[in-house]
Amino acid sequence: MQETFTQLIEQCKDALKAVRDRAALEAVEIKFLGRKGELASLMKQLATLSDEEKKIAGKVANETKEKIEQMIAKAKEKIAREEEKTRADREWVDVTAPGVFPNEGHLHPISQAIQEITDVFAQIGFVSVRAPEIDWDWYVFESLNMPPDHPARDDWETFFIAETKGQKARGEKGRLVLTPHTSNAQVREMEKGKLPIRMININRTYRRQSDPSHTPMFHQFEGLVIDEGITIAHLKGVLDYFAKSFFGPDRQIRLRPHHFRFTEPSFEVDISCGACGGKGACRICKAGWLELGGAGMVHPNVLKAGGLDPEKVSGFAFGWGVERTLVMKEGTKIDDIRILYKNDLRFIKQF
Ligand code: FA5
Repeated sequence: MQETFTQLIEQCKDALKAVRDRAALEAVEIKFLGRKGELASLMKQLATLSDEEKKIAGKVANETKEKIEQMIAKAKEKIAREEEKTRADREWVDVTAPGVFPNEGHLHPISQAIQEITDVFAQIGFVSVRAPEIDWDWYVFESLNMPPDHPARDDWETFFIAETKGQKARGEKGRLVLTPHTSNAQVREMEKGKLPIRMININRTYRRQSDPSHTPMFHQFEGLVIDEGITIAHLKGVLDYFAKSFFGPDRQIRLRPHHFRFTEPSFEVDISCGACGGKGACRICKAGWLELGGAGMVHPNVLKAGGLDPEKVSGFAFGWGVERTLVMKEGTKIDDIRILYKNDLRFIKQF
């Protein structure tokens, strides 16, 4: 019996040599000291011995139990020390090592331009508003002096919203359209009934167009000022101020007579090309100038549609493309505006 107990201690010693972590140690403890473990089964065998033998074997059994318990306690201490050491190694920080910079993102160049344009106009008291991106025909065309079937509507190459089950695309203000320009803000702003109006509306707009200077989705910013005594001189002053603030003092602006149904007189606003420095014959511009957008004095019919009296108040409006405005600023970096929407990080990271 004595020998069996000694063997048990040796077996436990060997098992402990292979132990590397708490889980393995627990398994060894259960194997040797558990209720159904090796020691417990040897103890059961003691019942078959004579009283004299039981006394001796019982003593040896107790010593064996103590010995195994000590061995396991020692192994536990060793594992705890090793765990503490790896935790300390893991948490060690070299405060002298150079910092690791996080990968910083930034706003898309169009979002940056929108922010900048908003800031430039905020400086001269223009309030930022947001007219709907999908709007009724009345606000997009009819209230802007373009009655249904008027040929001027063709210029806008508009996407109309299709009627679907449970979704009306036609109402008392006409059909729903994906706005092809931001001028729908004009009558919406007048309807609020508060003067003076000095607003800027920047939004996404949509047309059936795609080439180096057109994208099917683009952004416009629409400015509108209405009050008593507003003249063309105010319009010119605001456009000059914007050109100088946004593009810098060496870029030039020019007004060309034009026709819009909702302004009279109307102008096309051009800025000298940044890609070729105004020399012309480049892929982007026509003869050194690039069209930024339209402008003009608000047509009396539009004032009336917005509930205002053209005898008492007057105003001006302008609508420009954000993408084109950015191209004009950045010059040679963008020779095809469609790249702005290709999600090519090599391009976007340059801004
Ligand atoms: C208009 O959209 C008028 N609503 C502007 C206006 C507002 C005139 C207020 C008078 C008073 P136009 O169709 O010219 O005008 O477009 C204005 C500008 O939007 C263009 O000059 C150009 O800069 C930009 N633009 C037009 N179509 C696209 C396109 N497909 N992709 C990128 N930019 C475009």
